[in-house]
Amino acid sequence: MPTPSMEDYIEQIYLLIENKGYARVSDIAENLKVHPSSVTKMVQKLGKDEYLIYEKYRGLMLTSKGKKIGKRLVYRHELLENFLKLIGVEKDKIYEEVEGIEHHLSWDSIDRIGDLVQYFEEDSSRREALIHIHNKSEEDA
Ligand SMILES: [Mn+2]
Repeated sequence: MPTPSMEDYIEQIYLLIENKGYARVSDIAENLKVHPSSVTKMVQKLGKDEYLIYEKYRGLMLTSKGKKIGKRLVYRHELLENFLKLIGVEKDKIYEEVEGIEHHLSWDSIDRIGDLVQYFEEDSSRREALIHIHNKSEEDA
């Protein structure tokens, strides 16, 4: 199992490859707000654990194991963003909060949150009822 830090790297590499077609050390460093030398170190570790391969001319590529987990990590991040948005968390706080919690939930909890998001998406009156409770508690505070 990858550590939280490894998960952040795999997630970013997956997103970069998906969006740009390639993942450069400098882009990974910028997105994760870390020094490029930390990226190089982690890339070596992820290579050793067979999440990616580094080829001089083709750059970084995820292995099928890396792609599989990368896809799940991106899904998990997006699901948690949708969840926080759904329950009314302020938009500009959502990204940081997801970064803080995403590594600490079991896949079972993630799937149950997925059920809950689906529950609200299936019927817009459920979301309206939730907003009603939210507004009432704001008034009381
Ligand atoms: Mn994330």
